[in-house]
Amino acid sequence: MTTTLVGAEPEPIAIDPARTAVVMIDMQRDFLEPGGFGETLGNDVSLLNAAVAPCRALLQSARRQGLLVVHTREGHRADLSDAPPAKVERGAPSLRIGAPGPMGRILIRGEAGHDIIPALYPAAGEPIIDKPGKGAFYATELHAILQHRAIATLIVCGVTTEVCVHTTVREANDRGYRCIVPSDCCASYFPEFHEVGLRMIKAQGGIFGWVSDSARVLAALG
Ligand code: C5J
Repeated sequence: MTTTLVGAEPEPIAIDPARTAVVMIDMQRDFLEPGGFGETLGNDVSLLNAAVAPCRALLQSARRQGLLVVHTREGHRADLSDAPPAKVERGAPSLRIGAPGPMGRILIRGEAGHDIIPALYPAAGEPIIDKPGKGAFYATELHAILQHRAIATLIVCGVTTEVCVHTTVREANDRGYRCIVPSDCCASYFPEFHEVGLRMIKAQGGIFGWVSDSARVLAALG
């Protein structure tokens, strides 16, 4: 086992790249581009752009070093049978999950808006997890995929910090994974939620995980 030290708070963390995966959460057009789910909820989607370049640099490094890279997409079946009414019923009916939008039906699998943005598009062979919920472990094969590769540490990136990134980190923490969140590789429609979300992860001795940034992760990966 060859370990490398990643600078992070609350303290540096030693990782074995062979047992580390990058999990890229929901970098979908529906969240990052105008006309998608994020905008229908009243958000300024341009706030998420800041995370794209750091994520791209981290992805490229992870691929070069042979780390497992997993992508997730939040979305639902076309018949909405996997979408809880409590989730669908929010907001104006014409803008809800399943309603037609400029990028196809909002948050529906197979529609243009559900796809991952071109800058971070999965490479051949990288698993893509379609998830109906906020957390990437709920009702998905993610845990099994990670277990089959003996993954111990996750580098969790994506959007949004306090929703799907946070939920996934909490789920992962309960399943025994060590999570590193590079602060500039995730983003929120609410900058204050981003900041507080990161503080919550690393508080109390790292109660949910470690917070780092792309520069320190890249330096560790080499
Ligand atoms: C949200 C997500 N914000 N991917 N989803 O509804 O964070």
